[in-house]
Amino acid sequence: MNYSEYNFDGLIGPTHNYAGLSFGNIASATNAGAASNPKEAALQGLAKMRAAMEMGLKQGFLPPQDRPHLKTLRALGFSGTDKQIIEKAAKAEPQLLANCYAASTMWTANAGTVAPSPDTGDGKVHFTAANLAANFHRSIEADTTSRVLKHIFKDEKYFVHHPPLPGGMHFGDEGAANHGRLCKNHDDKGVHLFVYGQDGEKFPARQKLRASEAVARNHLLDPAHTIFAQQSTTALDAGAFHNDVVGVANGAVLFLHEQSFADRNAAYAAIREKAPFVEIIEAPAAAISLEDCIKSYLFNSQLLTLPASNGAGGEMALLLPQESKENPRVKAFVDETVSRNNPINRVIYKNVRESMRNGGGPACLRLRVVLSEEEAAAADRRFILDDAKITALENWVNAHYRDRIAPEDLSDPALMEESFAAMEALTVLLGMGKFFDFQR
Ligand code: SUG
Repeated sequence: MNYSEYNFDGLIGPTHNYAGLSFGNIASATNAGAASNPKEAALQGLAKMRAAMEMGLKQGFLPPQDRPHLKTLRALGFSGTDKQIIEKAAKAEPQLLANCYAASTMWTANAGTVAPSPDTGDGKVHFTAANLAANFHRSIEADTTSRVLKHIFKDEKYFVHHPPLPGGMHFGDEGAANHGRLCKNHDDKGVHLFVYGQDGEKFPARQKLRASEAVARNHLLDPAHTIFAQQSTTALDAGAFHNDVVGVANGAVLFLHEQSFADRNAAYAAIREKAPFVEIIEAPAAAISLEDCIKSYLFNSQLLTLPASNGAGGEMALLLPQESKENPRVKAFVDETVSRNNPINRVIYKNVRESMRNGGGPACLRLRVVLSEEEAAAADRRFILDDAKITALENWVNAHYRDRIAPEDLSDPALMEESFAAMEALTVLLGMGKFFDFQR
């Protein structure tokens, strides 16, 4: 086995807060205005990373971005010293300030789409940072995300980076949250499943078909190994603003809700034709409603191939949010799934409550990158964790993070100063130089 999956989790940033910014994301709307706990959030995220490492899995991370994003506020006409910018924006446009304070880069499933080298026409790993055009607070992530990915995966011998797609919502792209790779083993040429949306009656779709098609073209994917399927508007209107809320693919398994696709039979037929090795494990709507799915984030679980099973086709663990354990119907379905004869043999529940309250479960928090040993050696190892490095990150969080941010705190320039001091210390820890916009 030369290839392995690396999960790059988003290190949750010091300004994690609940601003109700994401229309169509029910948790975001429900918790708007509540007080957050950024320290707890970041430590919960790191504990999830540790749990994956303890299972012998390879774990990396992406740094948070600099927030408040003063560069955006300046571009929108706020001027003066950093402090004056915060004060003016807080007075004139508090909602805009909240957008520039979101720590939403923590959900790295939305950082971009990745195609591993066995799948691409030129045998290199391709990355496209997502433009996240559907929401203003997320759209301002794309430039820095692009820079972060290029920083970690620098060597042009192995890695190709495409800019975020142009055209705003015309090519709205939300990255790996609407994409899965199916394969028997990671070394095989995988089949890419892209799921796009159409606006529902209640909520708009974020991922456009033409965006998924453009990413597939840029990544030089073989059309015979590529599937485009529409998400059902029923799922979208129930709150599945990203498809990873109703399904997850891993190796030869697709674990999903019966009502995920607009045309279930056609989607399954396309999957069976292009990826005949796939086992579809489906939750029937009669057992689990979409509402249960969205509340418990059952399918926003990480489906992880355990290393001892040697390859993507082997034994798998399901890493679920605590909320799935607390819903008796979901818990019963999980127990039954594990007891059946299929690759899912182990279940782990983790508390990522702070992230869940903004609509981000375990799968949202990670970007999967399949790398060969040579490619992994060429990546910046400072972003691939071992015990000492994760301990250093925990210490950094404990030293710099607040344990409470309420909406009114965003107008206090002290929060900006603390956040920048934390980011400055992180760039020193990671040897990144003057990397973020506030340092330039
Ligand atoms: O884009 N929430 C994020 C959650 C992203 C979840 N990611 C995946 N499903 N892969 C979003 O809706 C809420 C921010 C706020 O309301 O303060 C937010 O941006």
